[in-house]
Amino acid sequence: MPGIKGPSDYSQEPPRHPSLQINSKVPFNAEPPRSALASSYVTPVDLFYKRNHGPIPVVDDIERYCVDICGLIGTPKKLYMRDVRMLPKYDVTATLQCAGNRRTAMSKTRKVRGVGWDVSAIGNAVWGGAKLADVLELIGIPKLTCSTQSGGKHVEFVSIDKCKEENGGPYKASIPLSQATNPEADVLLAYEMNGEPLNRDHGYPLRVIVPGVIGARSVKWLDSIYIIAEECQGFFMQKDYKMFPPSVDWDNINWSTRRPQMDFPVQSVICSLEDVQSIKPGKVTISGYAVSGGGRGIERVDVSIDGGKTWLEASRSQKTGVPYIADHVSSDKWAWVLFEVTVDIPYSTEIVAKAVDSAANVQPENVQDIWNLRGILNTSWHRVQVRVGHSNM
Ligand SMILES: Nc1nc2c(c(=O)[nH]1)N[C@H]1C(S)=C(S)[C@@H](COP(=O)(O)O)O[C@H]1N2
Ligand SMILES: [Mo]
Repeated sequence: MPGIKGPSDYSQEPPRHPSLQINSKVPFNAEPPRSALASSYVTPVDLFYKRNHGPIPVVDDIERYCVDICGLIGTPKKLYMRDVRMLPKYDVTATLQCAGNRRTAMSKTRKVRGVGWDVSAIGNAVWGGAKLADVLELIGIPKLTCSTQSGGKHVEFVSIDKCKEENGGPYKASIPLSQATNPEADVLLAYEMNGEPLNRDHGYPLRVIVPGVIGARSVKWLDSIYIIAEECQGFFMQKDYKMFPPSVDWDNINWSTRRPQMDFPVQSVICSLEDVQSIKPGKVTISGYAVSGGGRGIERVDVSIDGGKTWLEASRSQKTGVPYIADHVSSDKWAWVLFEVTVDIPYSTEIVAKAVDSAANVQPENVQDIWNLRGILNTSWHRVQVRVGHSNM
């Protein structure tokens, strides 16, 4: 593709913030410290988790960079950056969460395969760009279309990076055409993150953002869009990012029995305390994030200071000065909610958080019940141990 290249080695990686915890150097996978994460509603770009499957692509000529749109449509089109910028611009605040968030904790129950992540493979950003629904209208697909006349039912996004899992081919994924053409689904071709041009790690010059869906479908460094009849047959749709029951292991797995994971379930995490933390007796502020997929709001966040026997309701916020109400017009429907509660902790105990979304979905109590061989979607109750030390002891 003119204007952009996918390198085959790691000699042209961008600079990165020194406080990121690196989970894999090549491909580069890193997350911020949890204490930094919940301190701002909008995650700074530098600290936003970076999840890659190959070397970061290099743009050598932005004027020539374009996205090929083809497949089951009348006439193919080359979409240049100037065409994207000509469409109405939307700023959508959306939380991106990797399906592997909290994988390390799941692997403590039983071994799983995949990059280890603590609780920060998640971030909330303001994504600026054109709606995919407007882009598809340019090639003659009207809003709210489930199927094109020639039988197109899915929209496939193909990148330019070289991934081992694809035998050196590019990263790709698809979403249903009905979602892609629904303006309310807010699927973007984004060129900005927090008001600045996307940086290389996050998909410069253009990436897809599919709000409410696991990060894996938000393809970075977009190279082409195909309108296709069946969902994308790529590795990351068919042989990865699927949810299996605990009874399935590598010796009896049949990938075709499960659908690719799309929406993520309700999640919450305490960010103000480490897994095991020593504190002084007295008042402690417990804070963190809660989020659900599919645009469902957070109805409640419960915190326990006795290992889950009794619960207190935490306060929730998004924007300062605006009360958060789940599924209210004033709330950012695709974005996380920060929670906070101050409690008195006199002795060593287990602190737990769990959230309830606006469909009354709850997080599972035990990680064993949702263990799966790829270690995805660990949304079990988040537990941290506090050791209370008395200075006169
Ligand atoms: N082209 C491309 N797009 C990609 C990936 C990738 O490796 N290559 N990783 C996906 C995964 S698994 C996640 S979680 C998000 C991470 O986006 P971020 O690095 O901007 O946080 O990008 C997705 N899009
Ligand atoms: Mo991911």
